[in-house]
Amino acid sequence: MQQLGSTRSVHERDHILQTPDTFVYASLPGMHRASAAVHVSPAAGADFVQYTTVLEEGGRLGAAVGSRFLYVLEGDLHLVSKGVAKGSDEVTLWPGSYAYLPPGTQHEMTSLSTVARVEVIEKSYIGGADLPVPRIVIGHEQDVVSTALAGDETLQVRILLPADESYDFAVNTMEYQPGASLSMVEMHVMEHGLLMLEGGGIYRLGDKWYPVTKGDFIWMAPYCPQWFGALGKAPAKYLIYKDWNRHPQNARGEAAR
Ligand code: UGY
Ligand code: MN
Repeated sequence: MQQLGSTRSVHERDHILQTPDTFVYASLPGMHRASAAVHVSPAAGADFVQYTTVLEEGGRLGAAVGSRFLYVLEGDLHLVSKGVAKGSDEVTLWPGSYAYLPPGTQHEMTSLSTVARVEVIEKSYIGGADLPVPRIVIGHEQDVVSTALAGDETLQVRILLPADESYDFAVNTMEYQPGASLSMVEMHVMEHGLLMLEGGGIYRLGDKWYPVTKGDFIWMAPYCPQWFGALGKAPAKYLIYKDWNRHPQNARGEAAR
């Protein structure tokens, strides 16, 4: 229950902080027994769409617009996908499972749980004549070896998508030990969609500092100054999207035109 109309959510020109008390769920085209809280989209100036979807048992998503990335937050789901090169694949997804489905991939993900929650990212794919076509990726975060960011063992990064240039975005998890922080204020051309998965801390966005915690969503526009420091007694972890691997001259799609 919100007290007297107050919330930590903010919408600024170059960033959004959206806290769960302000999530509004609605069905998207083709969804069945599922609904989505859309965190960011071209309506806010972003070049991608990110939403949290809640599915009942038997619930399904509608068709993807562009390429689609899925990260399971809660529950078990059944994913059937049909890749151009790989043939048909059936897997069970559970919390920490993720999947990348290139544009046009036939797929169906169905909830096996009474309540399943999945983070979804969709983007109009930017290809190139000399680039290979991206392939389907299905994995689990726990199987990805982490690396220390710039040698800082207290900040571990897991890179969920392959390094090759066919992928036009990256999705990573970043895990900070209590007291760990980014070593610099970053300001870069890439935009970010970020979901706090565990713990919390202080996020600097533009010239403001925000307390953030598990469940919060953040959008950072290109060039939004950003910094994070973890607080508390347990690690802080987030899932972070960024556009990647494309020349800045043609990296932005419809939202920027
Ligand atoms: O990959 C990144 O740009 C990342 N270090 N940014 C962030 O955590 N805000
Ligand atoms: Mn960054």
